[in-house]
Amino acid sequence: MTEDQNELLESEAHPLDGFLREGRIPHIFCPGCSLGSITNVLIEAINESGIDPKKVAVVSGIGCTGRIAGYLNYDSFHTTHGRPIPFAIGLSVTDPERKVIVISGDGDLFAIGGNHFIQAARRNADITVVCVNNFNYGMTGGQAGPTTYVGQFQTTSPYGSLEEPFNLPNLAATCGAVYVARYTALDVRRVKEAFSEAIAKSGFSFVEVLGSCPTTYGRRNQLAEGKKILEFFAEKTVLNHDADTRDIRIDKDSPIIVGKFVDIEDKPTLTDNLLALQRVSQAKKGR
Ligand SMILES: Cc1ncc(C[n+]2csc(CCOP(=O)(O)OP(=O)(O)O)c2C)c(N)n1
Ligand code: SF4
Ligand SMILES: [Mg+2]
Repeated sequence: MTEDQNELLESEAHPLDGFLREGRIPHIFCPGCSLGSITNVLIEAINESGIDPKKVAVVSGIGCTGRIAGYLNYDSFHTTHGRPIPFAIGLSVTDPERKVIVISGDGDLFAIGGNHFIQAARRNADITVVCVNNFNYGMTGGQAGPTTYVGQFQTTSPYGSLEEPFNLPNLAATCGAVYVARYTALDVRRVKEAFSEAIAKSGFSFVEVLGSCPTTYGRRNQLAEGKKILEFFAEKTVLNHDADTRDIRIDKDSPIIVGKFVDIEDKPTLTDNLLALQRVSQAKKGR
């Protein structure tokens, strides 16, 4: 063990001390939930980005995933259900130097908040959106949601869900996102890489992280332990950066395709367009 490692152990400090709001701990996450490791990786990606932590804002909506912002010691905002994206856009356009990151659940971002997502991508709002897709409404006991795939069992689909789920990377790509990636919570190295790339991007970047929810999703689908869900991801996942997003819907039988699907440069952002408009209007007024 090196001297530095010894010092760290003796000081009992954790490398992420200072980035979490201690007063908010203990957290609410269940044993085996992937939200802990996703929070960890998000902090690491922000720290490694070299951005001044005072110039970062993290915004969540409501849900288990929506608790993440409140645990983080940045300028963090726990907003109302479905509304983290409009809140984040407000922050971003009024403080263009700030890096604004939304992290929230599949229900929050794509059911009640779905329209905000598509409009924000269409406008190329300069924000990063991370969706932890655990295929259900975890916090409220496991209802089927917009990413629950056909045949999954939830409290509101006791005979198996009948509805076609959203293919989130395809939705983001077709609405205009400049960066789109999907990975599973098992592959924290790639999740971190995707967070870093998305954060570095100008414009609307989107990362879907397939997460484990053993408590409400897993126990109704023979995956009642976090480890089993990660093993399921390990068996089903195929990495293909070149995949057409139209072909990567998730269903019961096909492999889960992960990768970086979109990475576009130099597309004007909502903020760029607003600033250009401001210049035109000031010129017209002779200012
Ligand atoms: C206006 C409103 N409607 C419904 C709820 C109840 N509610 C709280 S969290 C949630 C769903 C959360 O699901 P998701 O975003 O997938 O997060 P998860 O808990 O799975 O991480 C719902 C419906 C609420 N808090 N506010
Ligand atoms: S209910 Fe599911 S998503 Fe929520 S903390 Fe528990 S395991 Fe995680
Ligand atoms: Mg969910």
